[in-house]
Amino acid sequence: MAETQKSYKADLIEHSMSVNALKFGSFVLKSGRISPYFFNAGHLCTGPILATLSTAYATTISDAIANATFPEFDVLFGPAYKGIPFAATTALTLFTLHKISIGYAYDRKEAKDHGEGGNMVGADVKGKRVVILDDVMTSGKAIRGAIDTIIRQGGQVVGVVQALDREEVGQDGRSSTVIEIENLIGKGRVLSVLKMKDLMDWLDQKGLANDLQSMKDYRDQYGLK
Ligand code: OMP
Repeated sequence: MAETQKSYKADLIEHSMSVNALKFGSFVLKSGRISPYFFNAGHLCTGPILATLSTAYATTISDAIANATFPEFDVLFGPAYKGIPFAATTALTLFTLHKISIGYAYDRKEAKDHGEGGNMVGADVKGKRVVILDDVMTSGKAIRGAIDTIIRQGGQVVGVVQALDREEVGQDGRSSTVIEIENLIGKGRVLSVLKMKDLMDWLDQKGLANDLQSMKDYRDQYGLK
């Protein structure tokens, strides 16, 4: 990893490796691509790892707002299911570490027809500036669904933050998923805690030459040119 690598990134990589959320090997992606690594956010399920992850998300957001490259916003939206705990703990961490006060909201996969009804829970997004928090974007299908949900509820999606940007070309083989989503919500509006390049820098620093070579080969085939 480059010496300038921010420590919250290194913390997240190391911690993810320790709980098998980040693995190197051979994995079949939803897209059918055979990837030399896989990030499974479902394994980020202890108090300490949630603290590491939320600190990384919150610091990424707060740095971007401080640099005026990302807008202030009202609500952090975590799509069901994995986004729910991460949005909650990141809203908490934005306040405790950075004194940024926002609401958080999430959806249900199945609408409730009694009680409070509907499929949205938490802060009202109507008329609000909303940032969507997610784990990994590959084709962007999940994130497009979340954008549609917020628009249907009368909110304005002003940004997206993801844990890992795989920096791959989309299915059309030309543009990246991040660029496609930024075309929808605005340039510079997709933040990522980690990029594939950060993982490669880390492998390099650890001297894991075989894994690094597999990553390079994969990037040559599917990475952004
Ligand atoms: P899209 O909805 O196509 O953007 O894919 C996002 C999903 O890809 C995630 O929710 C996972 O199911 C899956 N995924 C990972 O979680 N981690 C990876 O490293 C790669 C994938 C993937 O299958 O591409």
